[in-house]
Amino acid sequence: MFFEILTLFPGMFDGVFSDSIIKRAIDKGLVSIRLINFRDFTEDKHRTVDDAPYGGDPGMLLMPEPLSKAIGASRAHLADTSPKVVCLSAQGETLTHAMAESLARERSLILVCGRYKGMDQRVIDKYVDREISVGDYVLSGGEIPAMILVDAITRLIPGVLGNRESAGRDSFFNGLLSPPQYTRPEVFEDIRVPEILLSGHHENIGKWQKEQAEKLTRERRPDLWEEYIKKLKVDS
Ligand code: 4F9
Repeated sequence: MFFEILTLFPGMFDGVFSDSIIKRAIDKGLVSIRLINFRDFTEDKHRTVDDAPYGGDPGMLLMPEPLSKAIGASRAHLADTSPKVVCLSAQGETLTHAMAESLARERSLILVCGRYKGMDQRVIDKYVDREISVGDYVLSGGEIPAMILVDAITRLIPGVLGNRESAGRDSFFNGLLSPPQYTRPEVFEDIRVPEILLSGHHENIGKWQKEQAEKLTRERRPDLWEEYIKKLKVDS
C-alpha cells in the first residue's frame, strides 16, 4: 500500500511511523509512506496556505490552490495505482472497521490533513473521493486522524501481522467488543483468573468468551449490539 500524506506538519508523523507494526510493515516493503508538506506548493513570498472564509465567519480556511496542486502532484506520482483521495475532517463519515477493511484493498491512498476551520469546498468536490472522521470531537487538525487511519489499515494488509498477533480475533472482527482477558499470575492482588480459563476445555472457554463479549457489547455499545443481532437474524 502506498500512502501519500499531505500535511502542514510532516514532523508530527515521525514517531508514529518509526516504531512497532507500521515500521515493520515499511521495512517488509508492504507499506510505503510519503509525507508531503503542501506549503511547498505555494507560490507567494510568505508561502500562504490559509485565507478568511467568504460569509464572514471567524477563523481561517485552507485555500484551494496549494492543496489542489499537491493532490495533483501525488496523483501523478501514484498514477499507475489509481489512488483514492481521502480527507480527514470532522464532516466525514465516522471511521469503522468495515471502512478500514475496504480501504485496505486499495493500492494507494492520498490522505489530506485539514487544519484551521477546514478547506475550500471546491477542493473537496473536485478532488476528494471520501471524507472520513475518527469521531465526534474537535481536534486541531487531520494529522492524528490520518495516523489512526494508517494504523487501522496497515494492520489489515496481508503479511503485516504475524500469526501471534493476527487480526482475526481482534475486537470488532465479529462485530463484538473483546471479552475480558488475563495473563499470569493466577492470583493478582487477591483476584483470581476466572476458573474456566484454567480448565483447558477449549469449547467451554470459547462459549464463556462469547457470552462475555456479548454481555459487554450489549451493556456498553447498544449500537454495535443492534447490528450484531441484525446480522445473526440475516445469517440464520
Ligand atoms: C478530523 C476530527 C477527523 C475528527 C479536523 C478538526 C477531525 C478534525 N476526525 N477536527 N480538524
